[in-house]
Amino acid sequence: MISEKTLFAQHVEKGLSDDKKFLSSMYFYDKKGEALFRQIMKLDEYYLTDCEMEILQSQGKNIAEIFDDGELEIIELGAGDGIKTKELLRNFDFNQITYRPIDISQQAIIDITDKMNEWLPALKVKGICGDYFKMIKDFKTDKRKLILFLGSNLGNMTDEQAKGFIGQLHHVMNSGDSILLGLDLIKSENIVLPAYSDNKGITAEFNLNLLHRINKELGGNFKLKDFSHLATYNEKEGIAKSYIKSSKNQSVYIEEVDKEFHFKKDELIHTEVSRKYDLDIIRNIIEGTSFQLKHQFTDHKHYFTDLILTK
Ligand code: AVJ
Repeated sequence: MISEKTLFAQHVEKGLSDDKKFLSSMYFYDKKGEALFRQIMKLDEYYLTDCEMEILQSQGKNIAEIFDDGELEIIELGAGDGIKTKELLRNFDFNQITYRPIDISQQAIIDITDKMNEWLPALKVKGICGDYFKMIKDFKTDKRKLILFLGSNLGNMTDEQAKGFIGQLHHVMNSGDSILLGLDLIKSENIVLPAYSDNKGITAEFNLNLLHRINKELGGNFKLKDFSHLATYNEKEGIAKSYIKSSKNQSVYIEEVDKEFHFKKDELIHTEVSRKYDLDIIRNIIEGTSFQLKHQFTDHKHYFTDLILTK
């Protein structure tokens, strides 16, 4: 077994040695990154959370009705803080459902279990700690399933990766099982871009936290003041991208990989894609599976959508 630390070191070495430097957004979420993301969700500019909250609050009852014929396992990938999920779950018959949040962070599972027990005492909660990419194979059961993948988390994948991931989910699902997929919709730059470059600089701190993590966990000597956050959005393709930009020519040594990396002035490290969707893009992603787009819910501004895909 290769340790988490070694995997991180290998990724950093590969990403920073490329002529187009990159680091994966997967590594944003250490303790500090999770706290920063919780702050992002509260920002005025970060409309995604509020829009999906509106959908689940106002239409959660309609969503629950679709699944009200018998027992149901509700599996949530990347459970988060549970506030939105609670708005959905409260509409179900607790005699019929078991809620299974999956999260990479053990603490996140403990917290969400405690909160759900407090909010919805009659709900059966069985948390699972692990990487949901790896957990997927354990999902294969005969029980009827609804998989929640909310918050436009799919958007951190390229369409190729999303296809692969949706294909894996399809593989472990039975005919009649569904996914509730939350997606941010393509819209104009003046709305999307501020969500990824907020006024208070929280998103900048979230992005640069990657360098802080490398310093802390891999013995790097990045000077964070010599790097800055950059967000772009191309409305035509519907993809927001985040980068870390080097403010000057500089070198950084990382102990764990025993190597020095060079950064030119204005050179970019690509750190995240946040894909925005329309139905054609989703149809392309589910092509080759037997998923059917059965229902579509949106907020009143049509910024965000929750789709029900049924196998
Ligand atoms: C959690 C992947 C949905 O891409 O909007 C927020 C992460 N990155 N601000 C997103 C994020 C910068 C977020 N997702």
